[in-house]
Amino acid sequence: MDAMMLLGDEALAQGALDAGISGFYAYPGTPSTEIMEYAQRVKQAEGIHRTWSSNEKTAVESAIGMSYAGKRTMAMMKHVGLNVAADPFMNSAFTGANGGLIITVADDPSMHSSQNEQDSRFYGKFAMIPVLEPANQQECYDMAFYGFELSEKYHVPVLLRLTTRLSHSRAGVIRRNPLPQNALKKPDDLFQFMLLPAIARKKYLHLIDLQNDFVAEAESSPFNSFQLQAKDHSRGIICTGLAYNYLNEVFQGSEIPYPVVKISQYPLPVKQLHALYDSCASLLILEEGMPLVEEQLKGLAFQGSKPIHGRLDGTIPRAGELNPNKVAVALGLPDTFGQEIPEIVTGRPPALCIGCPHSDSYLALNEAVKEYGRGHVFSDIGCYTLGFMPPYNAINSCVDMGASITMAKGAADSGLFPAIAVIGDSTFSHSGLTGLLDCIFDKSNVVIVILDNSTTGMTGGQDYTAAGKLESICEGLGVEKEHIRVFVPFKKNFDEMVAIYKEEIAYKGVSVVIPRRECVQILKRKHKLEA
Ligand SMILES: Cc1ncc(C[n+]2csc(CCOP(=O)(O)OP(=O)(O)O)c2C)c(N)n1
Ligand code: SF4
Repeated sequence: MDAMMLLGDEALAQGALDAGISGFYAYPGTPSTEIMEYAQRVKQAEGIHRTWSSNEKTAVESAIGMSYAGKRTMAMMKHVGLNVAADPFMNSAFTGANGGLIITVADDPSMHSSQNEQDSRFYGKFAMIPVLEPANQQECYDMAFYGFELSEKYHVPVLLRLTTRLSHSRAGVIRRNPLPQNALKKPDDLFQFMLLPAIARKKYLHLIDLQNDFVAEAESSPFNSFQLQAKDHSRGIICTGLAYNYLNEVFQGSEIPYPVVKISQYPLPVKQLHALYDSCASLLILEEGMPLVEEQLKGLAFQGSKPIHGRLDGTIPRAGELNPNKVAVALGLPDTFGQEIPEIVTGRPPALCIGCPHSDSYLALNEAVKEYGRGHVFSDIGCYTLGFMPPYNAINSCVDMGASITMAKGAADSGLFPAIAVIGDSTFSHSGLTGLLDCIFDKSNVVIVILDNSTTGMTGGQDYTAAGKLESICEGLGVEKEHIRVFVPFKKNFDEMVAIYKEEIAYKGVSVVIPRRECVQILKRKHKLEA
């Protein structure tokens, strides 16, 4: 077959489609969003489940359900999404899989578009399941096949970890002949997904028993490579995932003088790592993210006196993305850093689009809370987080999805008045509902502003599950109808908006204010399609 030029995300989606997947489940989040967007776009995926879930937890649970039914399936998310899905994720290691189950997590080292930096490989180790970490787009494609096979062979979920540069860069990918979907087939053991303590205890022992098999799989994996013979044994290099590409880029196709172990499948291939350690005077560990391999090698299994260099001793900077430049410096080679950015290039901090509805909502909110001073508005994650920046300076927190409502509640519980939460419509359907229920249960004195721009703006305009139902959801949860207030955020409505905010601040109870106007980018896209 001809090569296709695909992003890492797209290559994985195409691989999953060709490997006979029956359903994708995801909530958007950079850099993972394009996996679902590709599945939604291509004709081959017609008839396959590929709509967005309410959040990452519901996505993983739905995927576990599809695996129960014997089908191949994948849940996709960004790294912080795995925190949201941690409960079903960890428990899925105990239930295991029936149809092939891949949980794909795209990490964002250097926090290009994230509120923290974390390394999902630790979750894989924590859950004691196999982890795959592709080094290039072809491996993204091939690992979809391999991941489903591995999952079905051992009846375990497989964690597939991507990082930003691989997710978002393009390369040629050679496809294989597509496989048919699995037939519907319930688990042979109908206790398999039943985690009552007496059953779960046995499952834990079974999972522990599997660990040696997982190590053996890593030691013979087609995705791990072991170049143990080399000219110079003063240093052995261990690369994980994409770091292998960076190493090759530094040597520009010429022979790497040191022994190299490439790891793209975990748990660690212990046998070959021991061989590398024994034959080299020191080790350099190149990994994208946190020092997972380095910490393990410095642990019990490798207690020798040889130096092990990496992120822990500062040979590689402790935080931030890896790149060929950092690899070169770690190897004592000339710094390949490019040119300084000329002064004429001015930095452009991110800003709300011109005409963004959030802008008018914030200007009116600022006016309404002016008399109380700053420090009363808890926000959340989305385009509207840019309300932190001038000229708005409107919000005071951004922690995790849904935290605006519950932080406002906690502050109101402590006596802070007013306590206002600002949350986007997609974020509200992701994880705002339960926080609102807490407020209603406690009759908290909060004003919750749900910014309804009809889309998930920040990640490029995806659908979300509560669309068109915000008032009925709030009313159904127990917010009094007269305290669910809707307005259209336009400059011309400024006085009306300020008055509504003020009335609801004055009300001693739970109020919901919904500024409703479509995201201008979505509107533009619609006009373009109509033209
Ligand atoms: C747990 C988690 N999942 C996904 C994301 C990525 N993300 C950040 S904000 C956001 C939603 C933004 O949509 P919305 O709340 O409607 O606000 P808008 O951007 O449209 O203003 C998403 C998906 C994240 N930061 N955390
Ligand atoms: S994409 Fe939409 S919601 Fe985001 S800043 Fe632009 S107009 Fe506002």
